Amino acid sequence: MKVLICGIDGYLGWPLALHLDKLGHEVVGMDAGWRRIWVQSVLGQSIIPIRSWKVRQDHTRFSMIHAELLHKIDSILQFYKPDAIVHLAEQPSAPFSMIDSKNAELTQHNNVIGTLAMLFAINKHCRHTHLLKIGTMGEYGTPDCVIPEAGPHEFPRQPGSFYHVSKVCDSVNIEFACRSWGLRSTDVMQGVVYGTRTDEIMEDPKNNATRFDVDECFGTVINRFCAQAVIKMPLTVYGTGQQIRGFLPLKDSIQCLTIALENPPNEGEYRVFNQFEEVYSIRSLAAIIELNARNIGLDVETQFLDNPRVEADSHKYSPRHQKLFDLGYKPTNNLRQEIEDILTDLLPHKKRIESIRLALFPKTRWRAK
Ligand code: USQ
Repeated sequence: MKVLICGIDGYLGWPLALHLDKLGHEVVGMDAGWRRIWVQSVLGQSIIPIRSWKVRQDHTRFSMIHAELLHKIDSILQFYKPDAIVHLAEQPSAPFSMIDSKNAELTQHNNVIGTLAMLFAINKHCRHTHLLKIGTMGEYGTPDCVIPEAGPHEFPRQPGSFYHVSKVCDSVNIEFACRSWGLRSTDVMQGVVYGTRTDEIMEDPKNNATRFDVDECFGTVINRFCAQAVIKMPLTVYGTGQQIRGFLPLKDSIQCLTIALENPPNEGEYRVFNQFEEVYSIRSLAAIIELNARNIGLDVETQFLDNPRVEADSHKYSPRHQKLFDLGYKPTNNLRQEIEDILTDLLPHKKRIESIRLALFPKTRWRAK
């Protein structure tokens, strides 16, 4: 299968490219390099050092195009006509989108208009191409009922940030394009991804490592708590920590995306997968990470902070997530081992975490005090 990965330089894009390449798929990647710039702009850095774009480009078997999706997607699709596109080229951070109006506009322009440009280009050049789009479980919010695996035309959305709003807009546009133009798409409502390892990364960690962000914007909660534990900074639980979310390790995200690619939808079909493995409250995660850290001599505590976000504190959370299992997804189901691996991989980079310590503390508030 010929697969175009938009956003190949990111946390998921890079390990997905390595995995698909190893399976024998023909991979083409594109990226404008924004993730590296956005992380720097909030004074963060990838804690695990990663290769520069140039080194990645020179040392891989697959092609990597440095280009802005909005400007180049039309000509790239006209030339390559891939069987599938994995669309990861979006601004992925809720806090980043809430900093100010400039960031909210950047997020929605990049995400919504980028996806729109992609839909038009697919319709023009390769109408049979499967669009695998990464959405988020955060599109549904935390309603007081069972959440089905369903699109925005079937089940209401309740996004929790301007970033999550951009994802809802994408879903509405994609469903419309499938219904009216006959395109095919899988919209993945993904939970919070964590971890440092996949099989391909472990084959050559120096060259194959994927980025690992821990700052308040681009670090997701498990990854950030592990980094805080390594420098013995109290784990920053927001509010009471009773918020519940769905989680999955990096290697499972790559497995699920591969399954979705290898089992494409029919023409005109818009399908939704809820992609996560297990649900945890934030305070229970903090307790597990505290314990794992203590086992290796890192004495850490948890700090309950006034929640900088506007989100439900104590709520029901029971989203369905069956479709990927039906297609053969085999979950790792070993959170504690994954956390141990993250801590092991971060320990040699303790100084890099220390150097951005301030960036690990929340500053962005959803609502002015
Ligand atoms: N949280 C803390 N302390 C922290 C960081 C986060 O208590 O130091 C809490 C947040 O308040 C939230 C939960 O942990 O309730 C998850 O926060 P997060 O920063 O790990 O994840 P989130 O902002 O929800 O976004 C991440 C990805 C996003 C993806 C989403 C999936 O950045 O791209 O869409 O996870 S989901 O959360 O299911 O919407």
